[in-house]
Amino acid sequence: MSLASLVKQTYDAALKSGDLLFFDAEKSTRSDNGVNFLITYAPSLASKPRNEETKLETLDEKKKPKVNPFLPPNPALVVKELDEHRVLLNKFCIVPHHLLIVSKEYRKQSEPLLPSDLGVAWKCMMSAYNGAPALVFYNCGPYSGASQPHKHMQLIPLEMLEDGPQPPIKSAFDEIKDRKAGQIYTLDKLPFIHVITPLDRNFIDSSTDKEETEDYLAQMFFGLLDAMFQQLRKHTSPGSEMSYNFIMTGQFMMLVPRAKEMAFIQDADGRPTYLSINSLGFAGMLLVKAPEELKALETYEPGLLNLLAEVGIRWSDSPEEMVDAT
Ligand code: B4P
Repeated sequence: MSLASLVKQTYDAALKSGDLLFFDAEKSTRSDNGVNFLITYAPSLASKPRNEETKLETLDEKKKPKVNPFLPPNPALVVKELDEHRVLLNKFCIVPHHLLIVSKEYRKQSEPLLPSDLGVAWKCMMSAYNGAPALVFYNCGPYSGASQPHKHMQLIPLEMLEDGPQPPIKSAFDEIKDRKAGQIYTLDKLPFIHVITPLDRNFIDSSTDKEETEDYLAQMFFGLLDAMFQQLRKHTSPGSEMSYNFIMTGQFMMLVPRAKEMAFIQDADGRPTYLSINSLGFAGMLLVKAPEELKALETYEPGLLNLLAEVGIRWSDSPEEMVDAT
C-alpha cells in the first residue's frame, strides 16, 4: 500500500478510536512586508494535556522525561516502520495527516539531522500526500519550540490558499533573483539571522540512488549549518546551547537560530502574554490558543516579522548575500 493510503487509513482509524485528537481551528491572515502570515486560532488546543516533565530545558536534557510518547509509540498512531525511523501520526493535530518522523532508537532533539534523517524526510514529503505541497520542520534545541526531547522531524501538508504561496515565507524566497541551487542566501526583508538555500530538484528527482539523495540533502543542510554559525559569529557570540529551526519544502531549506522560545506580546489594551513559537512560525504560520493571543497578534506592532526577530536573533548590521557553500 502506498504511504499516502497508509496515512489516510491510519488517520481515519485513529480519529475514530479516539487515539488521535483533531482540534478545530479558525484561520486568518496578516501581512507584513509581503509575507502573508497564516494565523491559526485553536482554542480547544489549550485543553491539551501538558507534559511538563518532557519540556526541553537544557541542551543536556538533564531532566529525564518520565514518559516518552515516541518510545514505545501508541500502535494506533504508527503509519509505517522504516529501517531507522518510524512514521507516526501526531496525536494532537490541527492539520489532518500531520506526521512525525521519529528515530527508532532514542536520540536527542538537540542533535543535528543526519543524512538518513534528511533522506527519509524528503521521501515522506514527496509521497505522504500524493505529491501535494508539504513542509518538513525540525525544532532543534531548548529554545526552538520543541516539547519532546526524543529526536523527531515533523511533516505537514500545506493548504492551497488563494492569497499567496505556501508556506507564507516562500514569498520572500521567491524574491531572490536569479537564484541558484546550492547558493546560500539571506533575505533583506527578514530582520533576524537566517540562511536559506534553493534545492536542485532536477538533481534530486533524477537520482535513483538513495545514498546519492541523502548525501545531496546532507551537503545542503551542513552547508547551511556552517553558514548559520558564520552569521552568528559575525553578529553575536553564540553560546553553547544552540537552538535553531529547520524548514524544508520541495524548493528550499532554511535555518533560523533561536535566542528564546517565547515571544512577549501585548494586545491593543496592553494585556501581556507569552507565545511559544516553533519552526512553523518562521515558515509564516503562527499558532494561538487564547483570544487575547489572537488579538495581540492581530495588532502587534511593528509587525509579525519583528515578532519573529524577538525570538530569533536580530542582525547587528545589514545582511549580505553569501557565497556558494558547495
Ligand atoms: P515538538 O517539536 O516537541 O513541539 P511542537 O511541534 O511545538 O508541539 P507542542 O507539543 O509544543 O504542541 P503545541 O501545543 O504547540 O513536537 C512534539 C510533537 O509530538 C507535537 O506535534 C505533539 O503534538 C506530538 N505528540 C505529543 N504527544 C504525542 C503522542 N503521544 N503521540 C504522538 N504525537 C505526540 O502545538 C500543537 C500541534 O500543532 C503541534 O503538533 C504543533 O507542531 C502544531 N502546530 C504548531 N503551530 C502550528 C501552525 N501554525 N499550523 C499548524 N500546526 C501547528
